[in-house]
Amino acid sequence: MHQQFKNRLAELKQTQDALLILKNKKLLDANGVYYRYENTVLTAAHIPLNWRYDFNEATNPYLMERFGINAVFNAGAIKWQDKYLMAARVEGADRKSFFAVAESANGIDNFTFWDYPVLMPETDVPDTNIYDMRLIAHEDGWIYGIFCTERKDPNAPAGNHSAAIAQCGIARTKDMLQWVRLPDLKTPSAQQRNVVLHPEFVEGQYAFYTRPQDSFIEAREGGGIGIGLAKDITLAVVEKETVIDPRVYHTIYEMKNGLGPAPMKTNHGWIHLAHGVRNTAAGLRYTLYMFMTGLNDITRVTHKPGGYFLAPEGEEGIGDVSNVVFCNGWIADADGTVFIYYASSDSRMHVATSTINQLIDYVMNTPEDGLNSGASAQKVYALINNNVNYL
Ligand code: M1P
Repeated sequence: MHQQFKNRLAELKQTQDALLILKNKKLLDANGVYYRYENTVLTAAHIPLNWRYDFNEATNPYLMERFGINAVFNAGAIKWQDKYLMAARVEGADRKSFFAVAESANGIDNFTFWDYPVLMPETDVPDTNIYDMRLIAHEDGWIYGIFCTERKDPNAPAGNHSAAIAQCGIARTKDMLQWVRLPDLKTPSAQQRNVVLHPEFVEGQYAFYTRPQDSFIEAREGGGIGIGLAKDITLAVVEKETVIDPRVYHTIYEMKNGLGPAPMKTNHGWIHLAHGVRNTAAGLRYTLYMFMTGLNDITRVTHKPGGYFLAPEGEEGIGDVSNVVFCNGWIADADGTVFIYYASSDSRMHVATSTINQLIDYVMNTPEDGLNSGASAQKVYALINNNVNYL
């Protein structure tokens, strides 16, 4: 082995080893609802070197990267055999995404990828791109991976190479290794993204949260978070979508919204984490917001705090698609700790921690959006006047 090759190999290994053992630290400058952490938890630099480099000096004398990774983001999450797992969206330099599972013993640092990425089986119509997997442990005993599958629009006019159709892909597993692909979800909508499976049966059927959408990027006439039931998961058809969380003028979700991870069951209701999109002079801005639905009626929104729960902060706002936070994975531990895995600007993964009780308090006691400036100023008046008795 030439010295130059040897040195470069050692350098690559050292740099990655140092990254993988880095400890994370809670940031104390918090809002009382959750804590952010000092370091990102999963990035392109976490991808194993043997996925990217050919280590044979004869075929790769310069030890060049042979398969570039652009970003690691939008990860589903699940606690599995006492480990915190993320099924991340790994996007190559070629723009195509695939899924790969990374695990950590404590949920906040030292995430390492499993030996191989997921080789997702195809349906009869091959996927061009798959992304944003939600992991759901369903009461039927399977773990579902619900994700977006994107294919070129067959009706795209000649010369249009960006018109696409997004639909909901469904796969399931018992061991997080072998995936069984099921037919894509059928709904009345032309496009679907951000579809999530409810973890329990509803009226004996599978309940899907949907995002009815008219076109690939814009919701147009559609949008909002919908719910629909499907009798059979092996040929899932939602005949009727009912929008439970619509888009509203002058809110953080006026352009688009979409459910994040599967909702969390609490004594007070199901807690949901979603993303909302608004337009700005600098382009779209994605933030996260929460709401609660009834324990026995998941179509009824019982509480909805006004504004965002988490928005891009500092460097989180910069990346491939700037001004974006997106979350499709969270884990609740038995002691009530909640790990919220969120991506920033379609580039890398972060963690924030909270507790079920704090999230319930946040969702139930944060005032709703009053939908005008006067209502916002009145909320501040109410706080100031009330605080006279305490400060
Ligand atoms: O680029 C921001 C996000 O855009 C899409 O989300 P939505 O359909 O709600 O606009 C998705 O492609 C998502 O992966 C991406 O993070």
